[in-house]
Amino acid sequence: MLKFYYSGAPNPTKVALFLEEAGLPYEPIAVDTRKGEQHRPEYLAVNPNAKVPAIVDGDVTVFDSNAILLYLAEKTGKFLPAKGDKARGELLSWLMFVASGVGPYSGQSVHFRQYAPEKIEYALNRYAFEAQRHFGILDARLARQKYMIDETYTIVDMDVWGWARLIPVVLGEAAWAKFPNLKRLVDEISARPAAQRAVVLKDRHKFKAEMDDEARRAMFRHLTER
Ligand SMILES: N[C@@H](CCC(=O)N[C@@H](CS)C(=O)NCC(=O)O)C(=O)O
Repeated sequence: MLKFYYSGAPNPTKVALFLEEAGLPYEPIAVDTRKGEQHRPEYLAVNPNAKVPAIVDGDVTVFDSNAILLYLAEKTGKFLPAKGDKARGELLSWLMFVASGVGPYSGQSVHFRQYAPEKIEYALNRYAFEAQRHFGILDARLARQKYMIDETYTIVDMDVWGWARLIPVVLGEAAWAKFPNLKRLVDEISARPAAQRAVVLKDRHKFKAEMDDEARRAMFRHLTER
């Protein structure tokens, strides 16, 4: 059975959404990143980047949420846009946009808001501005169409949902008001039974909640390594 290495964080949760939507049988394997389990040699053999998510599907190993979404969609033929170069171009563009923009800027915005020991105004502004700019581009697209690719619910919408549902954490509680179209998509997906199962998957395991020294050493390695 497909092994799914996960935690309750945004990138694993979008893969959980696909697995639940597609009804693919999978074995969830918790990786507690606050305990440093991502750095264990057996996990590094699966994902040398020491992050979740990753999957092992028979003799195929895939890491990075965006690569996993594309792999699973192509393997199952589910949640892909209609065939054709135009839709394929859009699919790849928006997947990479989320992978290289929405995810990293949102992640850094959360880091500097919640975890950095000093509140550095320049960093706070830079990452919040860029996260907001990326969400604004998604919102503008969703003002014109129901889903990210035409009228079809695809892996791009799942990819967007993974981070956009956390907009209050990334940008603050008031931020939803700026993205009404994105909110419409997030609310629609969050109401789906598969999304509800994906969100509670983390409750099957008692993940460490404290962000203590052990967690900081495991997740913010620049604090202890050069
Ligand atoms: N580009 C990767 C990023 C993965 C990533 O940053 N995962 C976070 C959780 S959302 C993680 O494993 N953090 C633990 C750590 O940084 O040690 C993806 O999309 O899968």
